[in-house]
Amino acid sequence: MKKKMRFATKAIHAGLDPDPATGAVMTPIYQTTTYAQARPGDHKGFEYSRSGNPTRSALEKNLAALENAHFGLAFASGLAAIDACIRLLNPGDEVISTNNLYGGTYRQFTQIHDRYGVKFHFTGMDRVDQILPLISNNTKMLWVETPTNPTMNIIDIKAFAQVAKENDLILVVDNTFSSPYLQNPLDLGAGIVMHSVTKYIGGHSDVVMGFLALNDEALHKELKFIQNSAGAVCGPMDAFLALRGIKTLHLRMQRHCENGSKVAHWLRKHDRVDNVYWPGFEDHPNHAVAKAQMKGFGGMISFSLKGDQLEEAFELVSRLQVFTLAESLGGVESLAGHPATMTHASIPKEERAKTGITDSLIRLSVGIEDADDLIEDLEQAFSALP
Ligand code: P1T
Repeated sequence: MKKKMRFATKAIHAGLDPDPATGAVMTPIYQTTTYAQARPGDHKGFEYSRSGNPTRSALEKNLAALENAHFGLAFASGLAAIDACIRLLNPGDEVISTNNLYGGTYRQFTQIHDRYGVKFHFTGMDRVDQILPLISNNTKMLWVETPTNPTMNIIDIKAFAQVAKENDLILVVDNTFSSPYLQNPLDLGAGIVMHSVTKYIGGHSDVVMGFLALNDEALHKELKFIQNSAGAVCGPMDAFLALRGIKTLHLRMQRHCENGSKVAHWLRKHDRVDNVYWPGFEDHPNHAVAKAQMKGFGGMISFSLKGDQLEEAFELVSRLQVFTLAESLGGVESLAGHPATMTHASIPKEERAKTGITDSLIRLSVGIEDADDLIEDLEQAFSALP
């Protein structure tokens, strides 16, 4: 990199050079498992594609640059990247995690890593003092997601980074809902940034992938060892698709934010709607923090219905025609989901209730279509409700 580049330039160029063999401008898909050696150990930097692959390498450099990180590691899925982070810990170690988070992360923590002796505490993280009573000598990691999935709580990364520093804890921030375009947690003091690349970074709902970005060299060495030894790497074709998606990340995010704002404001005025969760509202409890740490408020919105009837929520999401009822988020197309029975079904009902995941809660991933078509779609679905 010749000079310090801005986001859009980095998205298109960082870590990407024309292919040394042919001059190909777009990173080739190195669909190979292995690499010829002239003599044992005498090779061109690649030995076996689990340990390293040129297409994956290009993606790792590119995405690390977008998080202002020295190092990046790509995994087979977001959950595989999360798994690698927890494998840094030992039996007896404790993690303090936000209690509002992706259901699959909760399931991995409580049904896999818990069995191997890592203990998880779940708490609200609206204020930093909520975690202080949970810190002990065994605490090793803070797990933050912001905005949280699905109720868009905002967690103050700088404040939690300060506590992590004072107590020698690794602060991991799941930055999936923001994408590197809206928020860069390492700049705010986080130790590791985690992404489900499956979402905004890939952007086209055609790749499942995870990513970790960090600056600490020793930690990177450990994580690279885990990546190779546990083996949950992404394939070269997926790395290529992610690179292709990244080239328009900034443009897509701008439109997601614009459309998100329009849909959130429209929902708020609807008389069947109870709460609307979106960090762009001035009366969102942590709006000021969102404003300080994010470049925009994103395209993820959740809302609940007056009366909180599951049947009514089912009826509404089933009548949508432009929004597709589906798991996942962050693609160009708009999706609607029902967290209590879909993405967050693996969290017990009592736990869900504590964080606002009620029976009528509906989550929207607002895409980059024409906002008026999205609003008209919601309008027709609402008007058909009994
Ligand atoms: O699906 P995967 O790439 O393994 O990523 C898991 C993950 C991690 N973190 C957050 C914040 C996520 O939202 C996800 C995946 N989420 C969904 C599939 C969803 O619909 O919420």
